[in-house]
Amino acid sequence: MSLVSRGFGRRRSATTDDRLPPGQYDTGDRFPVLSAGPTPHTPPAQWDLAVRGEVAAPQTWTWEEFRALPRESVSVDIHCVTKWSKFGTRWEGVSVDTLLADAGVQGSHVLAFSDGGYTTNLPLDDVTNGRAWVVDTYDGQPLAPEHGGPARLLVPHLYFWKSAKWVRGLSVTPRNEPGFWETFGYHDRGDPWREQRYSGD
Ligand SMILES: Nc1nc2c(c(=O)[nH]1)N[C@H]1C(S)=C(S)[C@@H](COP(=O)(O)O)O[C@H]1N2
Ligand SMILES: [Mo]
Repeated sequence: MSLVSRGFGRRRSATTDDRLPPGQYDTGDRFPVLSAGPTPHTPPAQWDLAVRGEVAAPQTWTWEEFRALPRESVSVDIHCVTKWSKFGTRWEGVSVDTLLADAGVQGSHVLAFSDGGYTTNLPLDDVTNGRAWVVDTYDGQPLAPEHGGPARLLVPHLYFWKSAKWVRGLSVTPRNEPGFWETFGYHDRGDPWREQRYSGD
């Protein structure tokens, strides 16, 4: 078996192989689009982002207010349950910690909800302490509509279906409530390192 360089394209190395969870392959420079329905096109004037549900103080930001929040740049590997991974993706946006800071969270989970009706559930522990963002920039450019623009959730340590595109808010829930793919048999949590693809994995 040859382990030498393939000549051009993305370098294979011990470092990147260590970053590939079980059953995944490196998609290189490609960035596949996976959407369960049509791409919504919500104009900024009609866009807002909400934190609601089991909170003491519900929050809403207009597009301009969201853009004025403290921002972070993140460079992360992402892993889709259809087996592609992409290394070193660069995003900018607002940490979920910042979005939840003044809400007075009382529940244990969040259900992210999106334009078009997509939802996905996450334990609070998976979206706090610097593990999740609402991002509006990819690779230095405004996030393209097919990849979730104007803004999407980014939860890179879980399979990418947890990173809800066209996100419009987080509903804090008192208990775990399955989202769109979770209802159709995907794993509840989706840790790529444990290969939690489908319920029962
Ligand atoms: N709103 C919404 N978010 C979504 C999806 C979707 O269909 N609708 N697909 C999910 C899945 S299965 C994956 S793998 C990623 C794909 O993101 P991409 O199209 O930017 O690669 O978005 C996730 N977020
Ligand atoms: Mo996916």
